Amino acid sequence: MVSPEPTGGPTLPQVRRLVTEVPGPRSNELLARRAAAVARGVSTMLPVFVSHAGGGVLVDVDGNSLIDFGSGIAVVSVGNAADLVVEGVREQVGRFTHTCFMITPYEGYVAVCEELARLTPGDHEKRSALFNSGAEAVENAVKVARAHTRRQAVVVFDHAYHGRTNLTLALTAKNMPYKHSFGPFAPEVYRMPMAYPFRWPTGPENCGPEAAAEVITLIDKQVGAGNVACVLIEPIQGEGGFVVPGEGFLPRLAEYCRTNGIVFVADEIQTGFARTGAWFACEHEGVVPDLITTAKAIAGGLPLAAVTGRAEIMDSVHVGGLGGTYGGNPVACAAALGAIRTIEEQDLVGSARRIGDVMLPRLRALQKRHPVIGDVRGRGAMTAVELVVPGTKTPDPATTQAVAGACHAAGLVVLICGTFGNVLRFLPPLVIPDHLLDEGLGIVEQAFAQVAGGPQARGPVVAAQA
Ligand code: PLZ
Repeated sequence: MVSPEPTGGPTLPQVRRLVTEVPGPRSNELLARRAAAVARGVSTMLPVFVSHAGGGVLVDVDGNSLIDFGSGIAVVSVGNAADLVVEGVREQVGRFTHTCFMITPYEGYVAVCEELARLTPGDHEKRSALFNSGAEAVENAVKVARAHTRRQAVVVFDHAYHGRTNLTLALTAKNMPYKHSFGPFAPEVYRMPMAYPFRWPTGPENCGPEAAAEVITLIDKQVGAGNVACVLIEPIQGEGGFVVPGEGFLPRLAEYCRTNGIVFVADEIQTGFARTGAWFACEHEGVVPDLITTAKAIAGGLPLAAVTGRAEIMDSVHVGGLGGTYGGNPVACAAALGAIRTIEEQDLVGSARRIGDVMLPRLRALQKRHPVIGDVRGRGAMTAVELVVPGTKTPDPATTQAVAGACHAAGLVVLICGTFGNVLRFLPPLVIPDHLLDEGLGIVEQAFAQVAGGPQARGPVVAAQA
């Protein structure tokens, strides 16, 4: 069956519509082809094959229209196939597709770096370098920090996620599925406790200051501040469970770095570009990082990543020390300029805040009905619930899977994360219409009622019909 939608992007009908089981027959055919051709190590969370997407929906090859609470892992924050992204790409791709910036440069690369200097926290002089993926940006931030400080140690945190390349796997905390069987990993990486309010032994209110003090003692005693090139942290952890650090943790760490000549690196690959209701999540606590890594939402779905930071740190690298064939590809840069304009013109920072204002109270009300929800957290359009055995902090990944499965069957894309696989996370595109946000939350509520029972149980989630 050919999808009825002529084109994707914002004009796609903003409705949930299930016309087959999920996945349907066409998706199942493609799944069989996939199994015979695609390596098993590349997983799929919800096996519907997409034919069109835009606004707050994904349309599959069977004609089902699913509500998107995932944004392709916080990438299409401006919506899929957003107008200015598509226009920019079309115009650029018709002029030239690649020269390699290191061979013969072009304006788009410079313009993206100018935008990064303007938009990232701090009014100091900045420089940027562009890459293809988040992992590559993180690797290069470490290279820059090492070159600048002439030190080697890198400090990272429990539950951290920084990528899947060898160095970034060393920086990433979780073994399965990321690290298992892939070692040996790069040396000189030191892992510290994370300020995780829900799991902090003396309670969330003490978490920020106590965790910071503990980390600082550990660095001083076990690593030595004078050996540390950089402290690398996600200002809200992504894959690790949407952990918003206890208040005061980030500012205290940044201050410690400043007094000890350590480069403070914020990995804003998942949190950046309006997702949390600010351009960058560091802003919520007034933290100005020395270096910031960005990717994902920077280019509305095209592969682009960046390291941006203090000019004197970035420029401490010798000429030719940074680069790559495709880094800052002109088509990806055109997409980024379109995405940035979209965020500004449509005030998507404000939209992210409004989405949080709708979601967090609904999720807190849901927590009251379902003791399996141990914690509700997040900022802006980056929110999550953590599932535990009621009355304890024992993670409950099985119920998390079951709730996600019920959402998927009802036509809502939700993702799971967390070291223990027990966090249901919500990352809607920032352009999602109100009625889809409301409907998606309704599906989450029904999924909990169906799976976790309780007084609100209303029977199985009913699929909307076309
Ligand atoms: N830093 C904070 O969130 C990517 C990973 C999905 P890449 N997160 C999604 C998966 O299972 O591979 C991420 C991130 C943070 C770095 C990265 C890495 O970005 O573009 O995937 O390399």
